[in-house]
Order: sequence, then structure tokens, then C-alpha cells
Amino acid sequence: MRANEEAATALQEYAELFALTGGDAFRVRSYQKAAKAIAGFPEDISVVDVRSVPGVGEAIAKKMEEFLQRGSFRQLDDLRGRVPDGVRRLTRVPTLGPKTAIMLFEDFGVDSPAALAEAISSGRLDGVKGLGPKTLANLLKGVEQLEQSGRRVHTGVAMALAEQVMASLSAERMAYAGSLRRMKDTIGDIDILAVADESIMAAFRAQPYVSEVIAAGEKKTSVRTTSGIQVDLRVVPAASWGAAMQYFTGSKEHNVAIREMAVKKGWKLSEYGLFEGERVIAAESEEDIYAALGMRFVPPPLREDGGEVQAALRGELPELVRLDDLKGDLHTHTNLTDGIASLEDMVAAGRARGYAYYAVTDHAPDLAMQRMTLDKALDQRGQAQALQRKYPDMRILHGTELNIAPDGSVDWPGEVLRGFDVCVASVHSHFSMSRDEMTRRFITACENPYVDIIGHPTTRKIGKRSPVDADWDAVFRAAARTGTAMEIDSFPDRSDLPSDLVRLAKHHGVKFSIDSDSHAIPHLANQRFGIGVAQRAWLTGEDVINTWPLDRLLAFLGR
Ligand code: DGT
Ligand code: CA
Ligand code: CA
Ligand code: ZN
Repeated sequence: MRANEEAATALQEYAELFALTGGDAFRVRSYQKAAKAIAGFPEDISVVDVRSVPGVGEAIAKKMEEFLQRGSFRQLDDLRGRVPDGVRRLTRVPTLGPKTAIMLFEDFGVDSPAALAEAISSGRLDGVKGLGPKTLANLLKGVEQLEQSGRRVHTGVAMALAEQVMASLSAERMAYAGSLRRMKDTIGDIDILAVADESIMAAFRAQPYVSEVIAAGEKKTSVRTTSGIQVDLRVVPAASWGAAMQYFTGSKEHNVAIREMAVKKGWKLSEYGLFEGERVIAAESEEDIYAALGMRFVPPPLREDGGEVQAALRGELPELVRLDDLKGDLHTHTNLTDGIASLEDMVAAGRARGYAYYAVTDHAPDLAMQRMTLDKALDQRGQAQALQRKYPDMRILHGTELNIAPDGSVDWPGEVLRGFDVCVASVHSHFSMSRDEMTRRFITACENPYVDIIGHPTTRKIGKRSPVDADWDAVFRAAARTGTAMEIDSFPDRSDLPSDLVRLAKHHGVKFSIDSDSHAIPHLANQRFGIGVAQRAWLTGEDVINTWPLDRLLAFLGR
């Protein structure tokens, strides 16, 4: 819903500016929470009272109402006026906090990520209090990462835009191709193919989400959208739909390998079809093209020239795990910590997805912001047990998401952990430890007999936070040895583990849990992105513990 998203974005910006100007951390947190709640709210706040959104009190409601009327609110305007643009640009650099940003701007005139990189490289910041060599190196890495990520977006943003574009146009046939169809975690631009008459191009250019027309032709139109993302729309002949999908799905490397095989047979493969001279061998369907080349159909997530061509020729492609294989979710939150929905509502939404089991894993006490206590956790367990009676077909698992301390220990001792059905353990602080220390930290967590799953292991946030540094081979060996699953966190800005590390972990014999890490009901649907990561890593149902029947899962959890 557009109104919800825009209002949430404004409130999120307000929270950031409020933090930058030294605002109270708990209020920052409540703005952020309300922004998330508004974005995830199933009804349009320009229609219903915004006070019906959980976490939105009178003060926030007034701001949102003013925003809905005039596209901003007084307090936001004030803070926008008080915080120089340079400082705001600087805070986009990962690991750079507000205090340092203000200091760099005021004392050194550093007013952009590029200026920061220059100041570090020229040695101008050497010896500045609070900025040791390690901090400076991290900041420089952050600037580089910001530049690299600047042009790519995570798959959640891209998928929503692709669906919006397709819903806005009418065609006989339409689909997205490119890296989005391959389910990559970041997307450079969106490629849409259509079988349609010429008028689709004019209709496309006239859409309200178009901010700039980059190229307008009969066969291809490229636009920049208001969110900054480029969309290419191509009109293709119905007779060569399959060839066009094959070509524009890529990857380029996969296509090169496929084309070579065609050439070996004396044929030619293009976006129009597979040909022998003038004769069409296959063109209308993608399946026919792969079949004609003597190979199995290669699912798009595998098309990276990572061994899939040889495997398809031998008929040995894996039976990839699919969304409807998932029998449950093992990492979700409620409003007891930083989720926005109640235990009752989250469990009901889990059941509505047809799950056979559903774990509630609210944060443990070491994440001070969440104000969790053992009493609250035990109280929640009682509620979960009472609720269980309403769900004869779905097992409610009472779990927790523990915090892995720098030394690898977790929030609660064994006798408390033993009482949980499932323990996810995650890193939420001290992200920049050395590789050796971080490796030890993860191994110690894996060796804890009550830790079942390592949550979002690299802790990266695409475009915002780099992955932590660890010797992943060593971590995965420990996970395999101790029977600790690695999580694939399905939140699209996390996609964590990323698919290359999943593939490495599988090689070491690790099992995986594909979890939504939901903080609101709509997040449960993010599992489609986690499945994309898993498919890109060649995982089958056997590799993923939450495709297993309840009994087998419980045996794995060993309680
Ligand atoms: P992206 O947009 O950077 O996330 O990645 P892709 O894979 O979507 O790349 P894109 O948008 O440049 O092109 C879409 C697909 O079209 C690409 O995966 C393969 C195909 N393609 C585009 N240009 C070429 C080319 O010059 N040669 C070959 N073989 N294929 C191409
Ligand atoms: Ca693309
Ligand atoms: Ca493209
Ligand atoms: Zn977490």
C-alpha cells in the first residue's frame, strides 16, 4: 500500500534524524517500531484510523495524519533543516555512527562518503581521537561497499517493483527474466518480457512510477523508476517466447556455455530460437530448447555456469527444495520483543500458511533494548501451551533467539535453555572482531549443546552492513560436527547465509533452516526469497530441516 509505505519511510527518516540529533534511544526505537508496523499493516492508513496500527500512539498518529495531508510533518521539516545534508550523506556509510558523522563534518568539512574516502586515504584523519587505524580501515571499506551497492537493490525491493510493473500493463503474456528470475539476492535492473501489441510501450512510459525514459524503441523500452531502479521492457514474438526467456534470463555465463553446445551440433541459438540454418528446431518453449540440446531443463536459480550444464547433460540435476516443501518456520518474533503482532496472531498466520509446526523465538535478555526477562519468556511459554489446544494440526514450538556474546556464550545457562523447544543463536553486536576471534565465537556457539540453529550467520544487511569476517570453512566444519543447523534468513535485505556460503556449508555436510525471522504477519511470506537462496545453492529438501516431518525435526532438535 503506497500510503503506508510512504508514511513509514517518512517516519523512519524522522527516527534517523532524531537519533542523529542526540534524541532519546527509546523514542528512536518506538518511531522505528511504529514505522515498521505501518509498513506491514494490512489496511490502508489513508482510509482507516492510523491509531489502529499497533505501536502508534497519539503523538505519532498526529504526525502521520499531517503527513497524509501534506506529504510531511512539522517535526520532520524542523529536523531536516537542522541536520546538514553532508552529515546525512555520511551516515549512509556502514559502521559510521551519528556522533562521528557530525564531528567529521564540523571539524574536518567531510560532507560525503567520497570526501571521507579522500580524507582517510590522504592521511588527514590519522591520529584523530576515536579513529584508530582499524576504524579508519573499516570506514574505507564501508565507503567502497556503499558505492558498489549504490546501483544494486535487494530482491525484495526488485520483486515488488517487477510485480507492480506487470500489474500495471496488459499483455497476452508477460514475465520477468534476468537476475530476478534467477533469484539473485541483489538485482542490477529488472528485465520484463511481453507478448503484446505496440501500444504497451506508450502505456509503459506513461506510468506514474516512471521518472525518466532512458531509451524508447519498438522492441525495447528502458526507464528509470521513481525508486531509482531501471526497468527494461521487451516485446517479443509469441513464436520465440521460450528462446527470449532463455536468453534474457541469463546468466551471460550460462548462455555462453549453452550456445557453445548448440554450435557443436552445427546449430545456432539466439533470443529468437534454436536454428539449423533456416529451420527452427525449438523456439516457443524454453523446455524444448534444453531438450533439443540433450539436457534436462535447468531451473533459473542454477543458471550461473556453476556446474549445472554438465549436470543437466548427465541428467543429474538436484531435486531443488521448493516453497511448498516447507512444513514450518523456526525463527519468528512477537510483540513480546520487537515484533508487532501478538503471539495469537502470529500463530494463526503460521497455521494459515498450512504449517505443521511453528516456532516463536523472541529475543533473549542480553539485547537490552528488548527488555526481555526469564519471567516474561516463561509466561509466554504458558500462553503458547494454552494456545496449542486450538491447533491440533500444528505444533507450536516455544523457542528463543539467543545473543552470541564475543566469547561465544549465550544469554541463559543450560538449565534454562533446556526448557526451550528450539534455540536460535545469533550475533547482534561486536560485528568487527578479528577473523580468528569471530571464528572461535561461532564455533563456541555451535558447541553449546542447546544451540540448534545459528541465525543470520554473516549478519550482513545488503547495502547497509558488511558481513562479519570469519573462517567459514572452520565454522561449517564445527556446525556439521555438532549437528548445528545454519540459517538461511529469508528477509530479503539479509538473505543470510548468502547462496555461495550455503553451497560451501552443504559441501561440509551442514543442514539448514530456512526461516522468515518475521516481525510482522506479512513477513512470513518472505520465505519465497529464502527458497531462492537455497535453490541457488543447489539444496534439496533433505538439506533443510524445516521441510522434515515433525518427528524427524524433533529428533534433530534432540529435546
Ligand atoms: P543484473 O541486471 O546485473 O542483476 O543481472 P542480469 O543477469 O539481469 O543482467 P542484464 O540485465 O544485463 O541482462 C539480462 C540477461 O540478458 C542476462 O542475464 C543475459 C542476457 N544478456 C544481456 N546481454 C547479453 C550479452 O551481451 N550476451 C549474452 N550472452 N547475454 C546477454
Ligand atoms: Ca537485469
Ligand atoms: Ca537489463
Ligand atoms: Zn536476530
